[in-house]
Amino acid sequence: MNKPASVPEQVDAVVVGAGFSGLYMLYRLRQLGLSVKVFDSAGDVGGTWYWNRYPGARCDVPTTDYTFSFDPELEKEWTWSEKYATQPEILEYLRFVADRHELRSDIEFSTAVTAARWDEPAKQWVITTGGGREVRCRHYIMATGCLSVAKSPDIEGAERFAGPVYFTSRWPHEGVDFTGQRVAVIGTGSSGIQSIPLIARQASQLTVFQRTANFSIPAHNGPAPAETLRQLDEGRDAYRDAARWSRGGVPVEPTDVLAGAASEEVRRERFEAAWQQGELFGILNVFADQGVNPAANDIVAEMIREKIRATVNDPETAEALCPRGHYFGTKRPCLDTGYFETFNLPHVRLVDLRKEPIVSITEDGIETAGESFGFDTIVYATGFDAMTGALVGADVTGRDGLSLKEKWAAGPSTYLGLMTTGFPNFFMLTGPGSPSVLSNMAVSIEQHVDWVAGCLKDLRDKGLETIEPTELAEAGWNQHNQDCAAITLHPTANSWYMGANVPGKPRVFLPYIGGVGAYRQACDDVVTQDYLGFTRTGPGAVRCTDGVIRSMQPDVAMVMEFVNALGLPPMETLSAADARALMAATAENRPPGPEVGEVTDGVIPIPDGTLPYRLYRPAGPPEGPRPLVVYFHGGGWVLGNLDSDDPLCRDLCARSGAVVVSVNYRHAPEVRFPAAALDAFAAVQWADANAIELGGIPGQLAVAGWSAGANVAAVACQLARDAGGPRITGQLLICPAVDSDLTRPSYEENGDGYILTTALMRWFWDHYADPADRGDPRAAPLRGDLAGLPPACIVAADFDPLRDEGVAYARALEAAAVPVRLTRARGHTHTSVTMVDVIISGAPVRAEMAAALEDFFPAAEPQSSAAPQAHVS
Ligand code: N01
Repeated sequence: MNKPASVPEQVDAVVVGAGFSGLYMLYRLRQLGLSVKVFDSAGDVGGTWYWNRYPGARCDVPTTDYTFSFDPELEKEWTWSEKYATQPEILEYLRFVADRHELRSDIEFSTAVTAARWDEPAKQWVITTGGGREVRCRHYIMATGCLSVAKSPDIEGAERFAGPVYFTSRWPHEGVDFTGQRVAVIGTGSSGIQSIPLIARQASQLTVFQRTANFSIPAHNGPAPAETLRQLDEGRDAYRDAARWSRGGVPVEPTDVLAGAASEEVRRERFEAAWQQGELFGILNVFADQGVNPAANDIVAEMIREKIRATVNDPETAEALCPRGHYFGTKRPCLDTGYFETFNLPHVRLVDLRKEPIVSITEDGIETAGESFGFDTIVYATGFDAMTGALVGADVTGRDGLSLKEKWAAGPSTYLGLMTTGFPNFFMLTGPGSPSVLSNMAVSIEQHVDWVAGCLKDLRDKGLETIEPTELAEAGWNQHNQDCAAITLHPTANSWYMGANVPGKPRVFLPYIGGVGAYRQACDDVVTQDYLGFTRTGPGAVRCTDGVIRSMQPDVAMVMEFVNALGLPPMETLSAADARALMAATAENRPPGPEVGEVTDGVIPIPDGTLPYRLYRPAGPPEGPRPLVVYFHGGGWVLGNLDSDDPLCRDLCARSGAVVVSVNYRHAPEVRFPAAALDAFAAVQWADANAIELGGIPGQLAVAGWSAGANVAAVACQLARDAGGPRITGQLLICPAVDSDLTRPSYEENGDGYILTTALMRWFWDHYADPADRGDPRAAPLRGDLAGLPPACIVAADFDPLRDEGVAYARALEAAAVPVRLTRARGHTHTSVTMVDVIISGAPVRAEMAAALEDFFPAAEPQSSAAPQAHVS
């Protein structure tokens, strides 16, 4: 008789990992009444705090914040002994949590999960453990941590060393006694910086091999911060809630002090206060712009370097310890206790691998390009295959046999950092695309776990079985993640945030940098929009609400939020004079835009009087004439002037190398249609006739304009063609108003909330032109004959009511055989691309505009005497 096949174990959910996230996940799943099995290869709970037992290991977020908040009684029963608790104390805490909620009964320790496969017909995951055991489950949750897979040392000869070798990330439980030993430590990240001072206390000789000097500030460890304790006492719930909606998971008020605007005294005062406070979120918040503006960042970086020089006695060692080559904060900064002071000890030496790289590790030491060192012990503090290592290393196979490793070959792709298409019912806690390592992990973990638990409950309540993100939603989140990073200095660094520490790993910014509160809001919005971006299925049911949860550029969204919070009166409710005053007031404190070589004001004679103009000449070589761009400001034919678009004109001038002549045409309602259009044409004729005097190259004349300015620029091109000149070589139309039909879908989609509203557009038209005139091509150039017009670059912004008419103009020009470049300002509004040095994500769009301008101008003929030095793209 055959032995009956063993019945596989079956549970509702399998969780891998029994650290902070796995423990809380188990607690929440149990609350839902689900059966759960947790596996961990460790011998007990603790996750990262189980493994990273190296001397000096502590957390670098104050422990009063780095703590669970889901259980108020737990909070009362546990008191942290220090501001930054040690690894043994944090491990003890997690054991205490496990005991208190009797979590261990559902956890199998010393059991690795070696594979997980989605069984589509059964709609189950099949989990294989180290011993070949199979467990089936509906939901598979990886709570494997972001920094759990050690990076291999990737140093020539590493396997040859005969003495003991230790990894900070897998430290022996019994500890290590370095007394009397010659010790090498390789790596100066957080683990190295924390362990080096303690290893130095025991070792007879300590040599630190540093490849990249790291920014570190003193932790000033001691009792838990009195102010935090006071706030917790006064209102624990309010404090925890503030953390949940904060930027980094600790309630820190973001500063609005800009480094450039602050006096030297204020700068030093702010820096010193943060230095004395000894908290990462403090030193990262000295100036509002230090994470995005290189000059601001350098002010903080240099002040840290000053501190290092003041601490380390030997000037050469001090200089080698001064971080250079990456912006402060773009690699994880460290908190230390006596790190730099350690290099003043006579038996401690620093080897700068930038000057003297390791050639090989030998049987009894390390050979660098300049020296041979003998060691008894080597300690590797060389870091982790961060954020993706544990996930792709776990042999996870989703639908159609696709493995996670294959899917992520070019970099991770997730929706909300929680799920990934093709892997139904597979959840990642603190996955790539979540705030995780950029935040207080405890706060982020609770949010992730609560979201997953809510999701599973919702599925069950609705009788559904599977959930999986749509491709559109996932692509949108990946884009949003990269957009958030792109406005910061982070992508410039070779950090583990970028995957740059592991040879061959795709270079992608891994965590979500938009902030804990913003992330929480996005996750909540997904739920309130009926799980936007997810497909959910059940017996006979498929529910899919497809869409992208965040498509506005993050800095645009921030400015919109700020502007909307000001509660300014809608412009269309004001008189033209008051609207102009309001516009001028809102522009008062904005950045001035880049320096250019020369700015001069003048007037253009027209039959009825004069038009003011402002000329911008680029700085630097080449000397001599440049192509000429006649620019018309925005403002709905009613608002705007030479000042309103000054930063944008400077930017266009500096980027394109052309002379820009900004023209103030006459405004409605004082002077109505077609005055503005005729003024524009007159200005172009004048510029053409006076090209040489303006420093232009005759025959190299383009027009440009924004909004209503783009309207009159487009009309000027049509009038010039009809009049047989002047010859215009190109037209740059930024978010142009080209039609008086306000019924296109973008007026509906973007008609409210993004500064230029549909109502305001109506107000502009009413001021400018009688209804009977609005079909005239000089008012609505889209309705004109477009054949024979100059090549165009049209910028259309996603969140602009005018988006669709811009696109329509591009299509119509194309149909009329006019060369057109349509630049989609992705995630932008009508105004945001023009906000120079305010909206960082607008810079690439303006670079495209400048490139289009350069393309309009033919390369200078070397033999032409008129333009021997012409700027050529
Ligand atoms: O690892 P790391 P870590 N030859 O990657 C160097 C968290 N954490 O374990 O920068 C020579 O930061 C490498 O040099 P380089 C925290 O988020 C938190 O220290 O690549 N050197 C670098 O100096 C932290 O950021 C806490 O040029 C080599 C070091 O090794 C993260 O974990 C404590 C090398 C690795 O630094 C990782 O920290 C500890 C080679 N082949 C960790 N390969 C707290 O809560 C690498 N390096 C306080």
